[in-house]
Amino acid sequence: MAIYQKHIECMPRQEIKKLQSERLVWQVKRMYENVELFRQRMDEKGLKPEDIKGVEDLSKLPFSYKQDLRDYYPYGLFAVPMKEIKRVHASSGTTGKQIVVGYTQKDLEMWADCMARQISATGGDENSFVQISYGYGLFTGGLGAHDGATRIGATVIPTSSGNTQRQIQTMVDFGSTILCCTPSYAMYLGEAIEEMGVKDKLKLKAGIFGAEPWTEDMRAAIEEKLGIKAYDVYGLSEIMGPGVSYECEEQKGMHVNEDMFIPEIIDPDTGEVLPEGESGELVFTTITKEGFPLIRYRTRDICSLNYEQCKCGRTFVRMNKPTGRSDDMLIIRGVNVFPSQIEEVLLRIGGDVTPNYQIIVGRENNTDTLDVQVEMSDKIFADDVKSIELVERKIKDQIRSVLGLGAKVTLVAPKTIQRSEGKAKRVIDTRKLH
Ligand code: DLL
Repeated sequence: MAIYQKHIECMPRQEIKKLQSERLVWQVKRMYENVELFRQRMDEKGLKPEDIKGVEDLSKLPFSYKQDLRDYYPYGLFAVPMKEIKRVHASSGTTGKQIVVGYTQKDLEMWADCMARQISATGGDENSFVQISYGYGLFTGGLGAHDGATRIGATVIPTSSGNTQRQIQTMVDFGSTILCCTPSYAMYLGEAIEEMGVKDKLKLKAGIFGAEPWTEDMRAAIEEKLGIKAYDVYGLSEIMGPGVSYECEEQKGMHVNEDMFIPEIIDPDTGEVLPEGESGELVFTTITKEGFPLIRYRTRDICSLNYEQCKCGRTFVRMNKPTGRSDDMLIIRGVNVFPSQIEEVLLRIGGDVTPNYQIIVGRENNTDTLDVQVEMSDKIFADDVKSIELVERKIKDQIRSVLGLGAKVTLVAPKTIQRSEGKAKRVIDTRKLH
């Protein structure tokens, strides 16, 4: 397979380190000048930009958190004047407001490079037809993959997500060779393709799937159903979007774009950097991003890093598939969901329901299901079925409007949800991913 930017992707480790050091020093200096929160945190630690001379000083720097994006909503952490921000994207925050990220023109170009590296690693080039079935919009998936496919010179087929029959018809008629979507949607498409009996009409060769955790078993099933090689891609809006790391043909971990992002693995409880190869929380520092740079951002994703040389020739470190999170964020049908967002909806409903609720996440026919059970108040318990259904519908509608997700909402009788002696067990996740 062709390597899109071989001079960077296969750079000797010594040179990567040197490049990272130069870029880190540059980033720390400009952030100290332009981002108030970062300056404050440096001052609290008694650090000046001159104290950071290279990657060896990285662990001295303060962490940053998702909460920071909420506190400085929407644009308070940007490091350039707004006239230089050419696009914004957004993702779920822990409650109410979304988190907002911004990109300069150069940031968008570098992001396109990241995704072009990924597409090239799957065999994509100007002869490819790249069907993008990630959602377009504030979510980074659609436009992120779109710009990468454009960068590589491919023919882009921007279907966005949903409307499965039409997706498949398009795939067949337009001759899509690379499919980009979430792994669960890929499974769903695979099943629908079987039902429609059109597998032999497909020209698909590869798929680029990410935005949620998936297993090797799922990979095997998707590869079989679609007759393709399935590649994992990782990313998060705060750091950039899809393409922070990407899989090569070896399919043994995702290469982190280390010329742009420095990864670290820390103990989520103590914040200490862990020895090479150990599993812990993944932390990123963005060393090229101009618009919305972050230093030592706590992703909350749990994984490990592998510095062994990969057979593909790339020298970038590989991260293993994330195995979980160090916070309570759930990913349901590719959408990031914090239980607190659902709780907020319930609190807003008021007197008809109590704060005793349970969120049950499952999997049926390879699609995630979301069930919300809430105890109703004594007052409504005495009412007729119609008014109970009305409240259920109201909650369902509000969950859809906050999360963009359909949920099954059931009001249950008072005092039927099991009480816990310690921390209430609000979430039951029965999906077996590991
Ligand atoms: O999900 C960006 C993306 C879009 C990545 C398309 C890949 C493909 P967010 O919505 O901000 O961004 O969600 C980021 O999703 O912290 C992980 O917990 C999870 N995640 C993303 N990719 C993977 C993956 C996009 N390949 C959060 N495996 C991250 C496991 C993933 N989890």
